[in-house]
Amino acid sequence: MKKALFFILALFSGLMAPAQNNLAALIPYPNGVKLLDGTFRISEKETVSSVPAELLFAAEALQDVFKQRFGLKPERAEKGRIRLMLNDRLEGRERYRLTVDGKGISIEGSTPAGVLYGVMTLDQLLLGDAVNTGQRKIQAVHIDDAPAYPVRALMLDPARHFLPVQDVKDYIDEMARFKYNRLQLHLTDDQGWRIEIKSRPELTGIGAFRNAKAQTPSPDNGFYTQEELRELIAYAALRNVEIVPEIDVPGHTAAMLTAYPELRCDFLKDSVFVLGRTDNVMLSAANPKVYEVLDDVIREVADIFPSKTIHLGGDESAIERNWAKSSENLALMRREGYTKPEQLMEFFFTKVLAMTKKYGLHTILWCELDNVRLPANHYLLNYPQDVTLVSWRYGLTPKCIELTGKSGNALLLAPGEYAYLDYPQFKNDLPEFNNWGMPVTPLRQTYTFDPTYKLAPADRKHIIGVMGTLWGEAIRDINRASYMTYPRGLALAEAGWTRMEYRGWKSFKDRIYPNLAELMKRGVSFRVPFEILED
Ligand code: TNX
Repeated sequence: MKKALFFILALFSGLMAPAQNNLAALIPYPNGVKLLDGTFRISEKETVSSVPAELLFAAEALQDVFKQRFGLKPERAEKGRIRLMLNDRLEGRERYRLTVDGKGISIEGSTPAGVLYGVMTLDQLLLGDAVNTGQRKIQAVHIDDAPAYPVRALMLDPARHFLPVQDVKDYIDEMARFKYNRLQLHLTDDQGWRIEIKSRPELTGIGAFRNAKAQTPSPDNGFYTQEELRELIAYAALRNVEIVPEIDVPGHTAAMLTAYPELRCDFLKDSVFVLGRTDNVMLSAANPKVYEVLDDVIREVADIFPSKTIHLGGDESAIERNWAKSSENLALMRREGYTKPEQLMEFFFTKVLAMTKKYGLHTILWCELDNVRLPANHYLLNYPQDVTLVSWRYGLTPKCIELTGKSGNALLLAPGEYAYLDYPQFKNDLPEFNNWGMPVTPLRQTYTFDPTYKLAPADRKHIIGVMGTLWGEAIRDINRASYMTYPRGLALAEAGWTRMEYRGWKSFKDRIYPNLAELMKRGVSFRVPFEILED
């Protein structure tokens, strides 16, 4: 208790931000910063120069920054001292240039996303200054910044526990501040089907209600209508966050199979929604009706999501679910001359990937090349080269990088040992739910994640980014979600954005304090990382 009080006092007094300049709150740390002599004093009558329509959102974000930091609301004027500009000669979609000198502040980017990121960085500069001086001034600086990786993602899992739209929006707001640009929504799993598919109303009619007796609203029940998803997509897009839907097949499908029992493997009797258990139930690879339903689902997903990217799961299925016990599947294997059940995965995904191609979607799958449960000389799945894979199994990402380097697949990194935000942050973090002994993953461990794995550039050029995954078995609401996300989400944001040469635990440790105080002010829950006081 005493420790907690000390920590909170320290947060608000700025006692723990030793860096005495305005760089003290930058997360993720920029890839090019030069402090200059001089300061810019912000007057009461500051104005923001007028902007083209594409920059209106960034301009509003800037006005909001001034309101939050100084209680000012700078008007828009033709020639303000604070300037936001599009500059198409700046290379890179998310790159921005932020210059502060005695005369003003200018932010430029080749896209609205870049300009918005400049505003986010300015906000943290002001926060750093406020922590150190509490005055309305800002030290001169030149920042020319662009991300180390094009994809910086978080994953939410409203399938296990449903999260209302407003909560997802709030989560996106925070992501955008730390320059995350992708939210993967794990929309289907054993415990729920959360996306409306108009041609297949049973999917949500039955599959979205794990607990029919529960009083609504209950995190067991609920789904997003297509209209809500469209609204969410637009909301996220303004903040440079792309929403990638995940429809997890052929395993993790108990909710789908509760709606359509005839699609499951014939040796399985029931599909049950059991929270915290990955069900054995799987789609049959041999039943043509499976592909009819999936065609409808994928067609409607393609219509809803302008990003034209879909994640189709594919995890924990190749051998783990005893697919080859099904007499239908065995007959299929004989017919095709297959000797290993993994080949059923290829059969299944060949058909499903033809659908995603037909509807113009790019496909992402969880990587199963490095499955530990497979024998050393196991059959390696043949993933088509145009599929992006996500490495996830604990400790196996180096292997996955090597194998995808050979197979030619793009790779997103979500290693269990750093990026699993559902894992406890300290020993008794999840007293009510830790049914398989999830490994403790403290902030420092997440921070040590080096996405380069010290490999030569040629051996890692297929790595497209970093994703933190917040699996939802124990996440009953958004407060729990943000408590598990932060502060580890700050560490992952930096892993995805900041080049290794600019990263360091000591500096990061200092920079998180003002940001934690800000999270607190905005009412976002997070775990207090007590242990770093002693580190
Ligand atoms: C494995 S990671 C899963 C999820 C679980 C998670 C729990 C992955 C691709 N599949 O279904 O929720 O572990 O940590």
